[in-house]
Amino acid sequence: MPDFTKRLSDTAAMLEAYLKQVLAAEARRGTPNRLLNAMEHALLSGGKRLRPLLVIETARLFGFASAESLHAAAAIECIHCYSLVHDDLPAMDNDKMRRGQPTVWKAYDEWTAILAGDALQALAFEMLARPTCHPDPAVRGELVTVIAEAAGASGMVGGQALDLEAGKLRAGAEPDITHIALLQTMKTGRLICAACEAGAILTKASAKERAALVRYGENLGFAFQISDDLLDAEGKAAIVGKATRKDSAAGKATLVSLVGVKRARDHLDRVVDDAILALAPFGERGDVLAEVARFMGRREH
Ligand code: GRG
Repeated sequence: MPDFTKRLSDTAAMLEAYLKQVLAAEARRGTPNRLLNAMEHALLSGGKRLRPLLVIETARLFGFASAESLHAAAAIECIHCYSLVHDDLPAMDNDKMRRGQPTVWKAYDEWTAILAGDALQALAFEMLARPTCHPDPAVRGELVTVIAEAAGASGMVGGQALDLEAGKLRAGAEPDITHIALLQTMKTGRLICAACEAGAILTKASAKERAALVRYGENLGFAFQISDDLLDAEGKAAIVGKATRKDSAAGKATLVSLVGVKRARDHLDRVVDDAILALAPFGERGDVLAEVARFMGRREH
């Protein structure tokens, strides 16, 4: 039985060592100090590193060693970290704590946080475009396309726009569960799904295998969203590493506020089962990814 927690901590250690090298290279090519420090704060202040784990473990299904998928894994983490830096800004979620530490705009200032996020997004696509990511330019092109779509206006950025719009329209508006599910899928599910698909792209998996990983990624994304809502509703800020109860305090409808904790938990169990079911074609090789899905069902941070 593979040790999921060890895989997660090994991935985090390997990724962080690599990101330190990347930041050192940025320094050598003249990135201004304050900007670089803010990028470092965003990249190296903890975090579970779930998305990199997904890239590495989905690629491992087809025989790739961690080092062969590390560049793509790091690129997705850079996009994730940029989104958190921007999401925490006063113009968006106005959060002061993240991963148990001051957010980037709090530790520096707003313009530094905006630019650090911008730079991290550009860095991500540079990492994907470089031959070190994969020797085949067609594979790199496909990774760029899939990840850009997941991160862009019809994916993560679009989901964030719908979320902020929903906040503005809140007064008097009827919360609509289908709309909330769609915006959450765009905002968080798409990048998680792209991380799973990346493993199939890197290894040139068959269309059937790739579709199975997309199905796994979609259900994992649902599980992540429901567990995130449950953490906001029930979690302890000290463990979660950021303020909780923010959604209810802001009068914001979530899946949990609309259907209640019990039904949300039942739904969470169902999507975790569906994620695991999608891994059937991979037999025992899918055990670590199945553990990731189970972790989503019971996570505390
Ligand atoms: C600003 C373009 C833009 C997008 C922001 C992802 C996102 C969109 C906002 C984050 C807000 C939020 C709390 C969403 C819920 C799900 C989520 C992404 C949580 C944080 O991800 P984790 O738990 O974080 O993987 P760590 O710290 O472990 O990396």
